Amino acid sequence: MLNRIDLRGSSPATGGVVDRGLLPRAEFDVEAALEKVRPICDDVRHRGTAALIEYARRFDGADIQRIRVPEAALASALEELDPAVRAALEESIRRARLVHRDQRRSDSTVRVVPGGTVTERWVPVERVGLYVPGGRAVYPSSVVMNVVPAQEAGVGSLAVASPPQREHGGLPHPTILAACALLGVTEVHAAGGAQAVAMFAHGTEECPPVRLVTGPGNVYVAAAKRLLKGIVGIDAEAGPTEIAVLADATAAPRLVAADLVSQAEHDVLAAAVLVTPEPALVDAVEAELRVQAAAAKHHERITAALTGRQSGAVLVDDLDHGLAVTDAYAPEHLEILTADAPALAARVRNAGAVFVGPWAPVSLGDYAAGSNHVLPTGGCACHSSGLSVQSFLRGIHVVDYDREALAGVADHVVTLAEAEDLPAHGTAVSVRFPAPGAGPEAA
Ligand code: HSO
Ligand code: ZN
Repeated sequence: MLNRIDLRGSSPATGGVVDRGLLPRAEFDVEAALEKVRPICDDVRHRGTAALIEYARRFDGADIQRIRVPEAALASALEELDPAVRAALEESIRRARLVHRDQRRSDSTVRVVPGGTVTERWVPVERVGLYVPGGRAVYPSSVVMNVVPAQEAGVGSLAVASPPQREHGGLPHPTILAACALLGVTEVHAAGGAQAVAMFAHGTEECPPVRLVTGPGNVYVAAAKRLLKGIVGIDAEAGPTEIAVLADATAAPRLVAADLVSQAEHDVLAAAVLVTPEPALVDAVEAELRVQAAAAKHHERITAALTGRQSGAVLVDDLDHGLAVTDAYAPEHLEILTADAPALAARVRNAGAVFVGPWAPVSLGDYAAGSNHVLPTGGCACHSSGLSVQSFLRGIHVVDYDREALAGVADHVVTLAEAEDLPAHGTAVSVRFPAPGAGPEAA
């Protein structure tokens, strides 16, 4: 079922290199989608709500008169929410708040010299737009993962967009609305895909423009984010989800398979990768995958994901080699199912999130660990982090120097300005001290 990739003999420990090109990865052609989303984004910019209403009909089959969801619809979705789902969401929110609250940063001031300080102030983005996919993927958990860090960062104005659903009277999915209500979000728009990102970026009659758009989405959402980046800030272009499992002979094949299947369930392009030095484990996981995939509700999607070129079983020399491979791959999620999992986990350099040992499956992180599930995909974990409070803050340096402090460094500023052939920069300092080169006494 899984493609087999044998990298034995290429361990960096024996002078080899991990060739990233040999590792499986999904094709996610954002570039190709750009030309499709460009006219849509332009149209929303020019025609606002009228364009969104038209796209709701064309892409979502929903006949709606307005995009903004009435607050009464949020309240009634919460009233009708299954009590068990409500309890689970509340626990997910509680845990996420615990973790994200702790990420808040306080301002710091460094006294560089007497009379000269630099303060770093953390200021929340004023208004953000959170995109929540709809259609096949209805993820109230993603509402939690986007809204909680924004709220904990202190974002003042927060809007959610999710596609209108024909079968729900043109409103976003009721569980999405209920999750918004639980979180205290009052501004929700029934807009999906690229047009929702354009609505956030350009603003419409019903939705003032936002400064930052976050949240996962399909390739069109990613393309719209790429197109509108600059007009609006974006978190990341989330691609199909990925799980890599680094395992040794102590791993239970049944659990490894269950975890691979769990993320394969998202999408035919989802990636499930096993990295191990144990050929026998690959065989055992393979056998489990066949059974579990066949029995799964979404077996067609799961089988397509597991057999796709983006998934595979990678054989390595040993766990050090395995770690070099997972670091090169930089998965969105990395599970460590080995004898001394915490020690190995501490050495991971590149992963969106790491799940340690048999009691921390990715599904836990998806819903209720307290960690965030909006994570970098497509290898971006080697330079980016998942969503956090930090994603919604900007650090502003406040420079406060008095006369003596400036005088003490004036000559260096003038010298560097001249070295860069920008003498007016130097003059802006020396003009403050009338006798050239003299200290404060001369002024
Ligand atoms: N595994 C997905 C998040 C998710 N799973 C939402 C279930 N619902 C990407 O991290
Ligand atoms: Zn998931």
